[in-house]
Amino acid sequence: MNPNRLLIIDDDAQIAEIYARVGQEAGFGTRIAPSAAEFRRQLQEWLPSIVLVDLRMPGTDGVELLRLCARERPPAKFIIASGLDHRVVDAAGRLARSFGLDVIGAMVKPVRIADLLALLQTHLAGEATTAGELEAAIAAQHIVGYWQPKLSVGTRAVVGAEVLARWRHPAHGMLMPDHFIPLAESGELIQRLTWSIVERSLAQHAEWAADGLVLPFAVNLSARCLTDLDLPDRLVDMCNRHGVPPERLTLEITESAAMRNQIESADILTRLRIKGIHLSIDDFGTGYSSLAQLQRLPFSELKIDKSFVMPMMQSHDCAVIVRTVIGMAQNLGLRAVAEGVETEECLALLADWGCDEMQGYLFSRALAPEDVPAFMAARA
Ligand code: G
Ligand code: G
Ligand code: MN
Repeated sequence: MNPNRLLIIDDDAQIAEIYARVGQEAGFGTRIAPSAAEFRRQLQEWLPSIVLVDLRMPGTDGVELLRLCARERPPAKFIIASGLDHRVVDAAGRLARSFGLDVIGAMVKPVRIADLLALLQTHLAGEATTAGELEAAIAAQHIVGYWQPKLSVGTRAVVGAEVLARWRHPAHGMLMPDHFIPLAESGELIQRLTWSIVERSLAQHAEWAADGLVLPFAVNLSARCLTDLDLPDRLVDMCNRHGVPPERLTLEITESAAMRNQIESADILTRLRIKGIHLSIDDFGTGYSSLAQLQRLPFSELKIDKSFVMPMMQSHDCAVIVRTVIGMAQNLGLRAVAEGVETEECLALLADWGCDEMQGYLFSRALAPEDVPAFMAARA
């Protein structure tokens, strides 16, 4: 049986049919459940890998159905779609997560086919990756840092980059971080992966700098790396070995990272700052980061999550949040960086509001290292 099975429930049979076709194009076997009862039966017996739920459905409402589903602890991932406005959809997504469901997307109708296709493709299961395979991939340097440029909002000059991990898999092509970072984070492999990314980024930076291309960069640091009291010294040693001033390196702290062991992480982060390494609070606003964290820890940069920036032109709420967070960052003396900038309209607003830097597909995706010099030359 195809390991990729998409179960759909929607009160509109025609739309369900369209979803099914998109699912098939992405490589899924698909079924449409005509009723809530049938839906629950399929969920238990057919064991879909992904479930697409409309909040309004025949004979019940989506939230109630999700609550009932959660009791059965299905191994499926959930996508919520609805014609209701995005606040309702987002709230339903959060609620479903709090029920314990693995929600991978909350989409407002009309759902763009390209978006749904991309989302489904991202979650296509190959054979599940094992820790052993990932370990081998790290050792073989198949995990490669891709560089996404960060630009000044005022001048549009490239002022740095964020290094994002990609797995160049010999058989499956390029795999995105959601295929392997959670696995790495579930054990100790995240340490090895992180050190490998940092080391090779420093080497890459030094190589470019020798040719006159100085590109400060940021790497993402997991919570699990924030328990290692040696981290500041090891990082600075590594910078020294590659002849890179620590000021060129930023660490993006992604998770409730700093929260888990407050004293230890504050100790590590403070020493990192003293040694000149910059700290950025990542995904700001998503609930993993908090105002308390911002006040307590020595961050120099705040990254506004793309889930607020991308819908900014359609959503008044998101626009207000982005604007407010920029103002707050300014008042706290932090550099504000917007991620997920895809349009000129969005950029114009960010400029009005005094955002410092931006990152997004409007200018560039994350680039393979070999493509970075040409990109930089073209923009210079
Ligand atoms: O482009 P994108 O899909 O690369 O990245 C998705 C997420 O994966 C990022 O938001 C980031 O949190 C995480 N990620 C990417 N690269 C790394 C990495 O090297 N280390 C850690 N810990 N997380 C990463
Ligand atoms: O670590 P963090 O979650 O901040 O990583 C940023 C993520 O945002 C990466 O997955 C990157 O590929 C993604 N990203 C960056 N710019 C854009 C954009 O303009 N549009 C979209 N859809 N994703 C983006
Ligand atoms: Mn990041």
